[in-house]
Amino acid sequence: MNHDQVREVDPAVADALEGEVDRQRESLQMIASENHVSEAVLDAQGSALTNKYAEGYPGERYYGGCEYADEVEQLAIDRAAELFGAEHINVQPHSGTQANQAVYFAMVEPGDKILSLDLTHGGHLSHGHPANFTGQLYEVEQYEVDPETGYLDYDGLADHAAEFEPDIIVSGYSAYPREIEWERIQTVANDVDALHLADIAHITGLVAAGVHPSPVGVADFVTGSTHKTIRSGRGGIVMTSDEYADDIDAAVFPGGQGGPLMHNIAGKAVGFKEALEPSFEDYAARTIANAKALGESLSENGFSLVSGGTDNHLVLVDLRDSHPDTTGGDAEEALEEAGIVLNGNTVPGETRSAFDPSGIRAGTPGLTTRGFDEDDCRTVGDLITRVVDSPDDEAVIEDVREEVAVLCEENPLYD
Ligand code: DSN
Repeated sequence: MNHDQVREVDPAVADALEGEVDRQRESLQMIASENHVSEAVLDAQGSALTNKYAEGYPGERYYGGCEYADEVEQLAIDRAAELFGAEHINVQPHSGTQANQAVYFAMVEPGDKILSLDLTHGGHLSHGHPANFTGQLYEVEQYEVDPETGYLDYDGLADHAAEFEPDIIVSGYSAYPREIEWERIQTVANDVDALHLADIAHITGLVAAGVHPSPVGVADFVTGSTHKTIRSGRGGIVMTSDEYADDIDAAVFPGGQGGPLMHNIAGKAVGFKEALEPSFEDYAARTIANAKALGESLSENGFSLVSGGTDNHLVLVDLRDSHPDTTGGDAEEALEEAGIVLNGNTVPGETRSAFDPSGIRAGTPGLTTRGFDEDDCRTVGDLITRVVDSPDDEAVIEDVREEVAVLCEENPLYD
């Protein structure tokens, strides 16, 4: 993959673009929210639709010349409907956070109450963190996972909701390795007369493939990212029932956004078509099997996993027991040097800071896309162990880097 046309105009950017392709090819992308989209999705995202303004929705635009924009957006909507079974779908949010923003903007007023999972327990900034607009505009309280098990504390959530009486309960997480029982959270929401927003950003692909239970038809609103496990064009999506369709559409545009990113919506349409292929279910199932294999390998090597393992595409490692002197930031840095790219992450009961937390989060969506199997992921678990055991040992890092290069060559990307 080269960028000849960019190079002719701008060698500096071409160097960076090609450097990024090489970086992705030659190291292991294990940030749990990342993936490698197909060349077809890349092609759609790099299309002439980037030039088009198409404020409005298919058939009801504020500008002329929207016939192809309409076609592409309707395809994205129809395919998402087939994947998820939602009554109403909006594919225009520029990101998962913008999808969440649309739900809040449509359904709650400043000062209203949001109950969501604490960021250090696996939640997301856009669920009410003080640094995010949600934490500044709304009254937010947060629930937690059970400190003993690392699993969601559904009874604690019910008690908290009864006391706080939120207007909206947010479920769906960024660093929670276990299956989510949507109905139990919906029951809590029903009991306190709250709306329920299920943010499936990380697991959109697992839900689409049917390898994780779906909140569609359970929660009032389902938001997601479209470039993570579902591997389509970059951005967000909102799904809801017909009852809230107009409110959500108005909150996305003109409420929160201007012109939709039509080239990204084309990428969503193409990625959703790929996700409708039978092979996508196999991909999603292998992503989970690979995460389980990675988790087992890390556990056998002495690491503590939050909740003891995983049911989805990620593992969350708490380094405090096994490596008390190594922070998540130290581990992230040493692993990156060795060609393994993941992120330091806060863990439940965090005792350090978000900038230098106590854990690492590792995901398998990208590795699975490039063909890694369970044995490969066990090997990756061993490589991670060697680096985190000796983060300052250059010889170990060099050895691991060489083994990573072999794995990358065996599982090529964008060839
Ligand atoms: N940045 C994403 C993640 O890593 O979870 C969420 O937006």
